[in-house]
Amino acid sequence: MNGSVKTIGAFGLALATGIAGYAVAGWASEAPVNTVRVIKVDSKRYEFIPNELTVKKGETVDIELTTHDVVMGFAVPDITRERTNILPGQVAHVRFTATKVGTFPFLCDVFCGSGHEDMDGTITVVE
Ligand SMILES: [Cu+2]
Repeated sequence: MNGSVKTIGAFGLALATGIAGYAVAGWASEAPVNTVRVIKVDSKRYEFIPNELTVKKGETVDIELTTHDVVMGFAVPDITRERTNILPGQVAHVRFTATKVGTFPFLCDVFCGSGHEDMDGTITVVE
């Protein structure tokens, strides 16, 4: 009698441990460690859509860029030296991890026509 109670107790403990382990594994897979968040930004003469982005300090983001009409550029000089050309029909990327809080301008750095100078946006980095 006593033995069967111990057996059930051990089984219950194993089951509980398994459930706890599963819960931890499930939580871990959603943790933002070593993940890259993709932010899609489309463009056309003479705007980026969206043109206001928010990222977290320390978060690695991949700006996935497309253009509807002509060759554009994308640069965020206050955050990263990485920049890219955006070619029609292709997807371009700029990946960075912001290290300081604030609001920083991004811009098209390839002359794309008469409204090129106004083609910009902001990236706000929050804690
Ligand atoms: Cu431009």
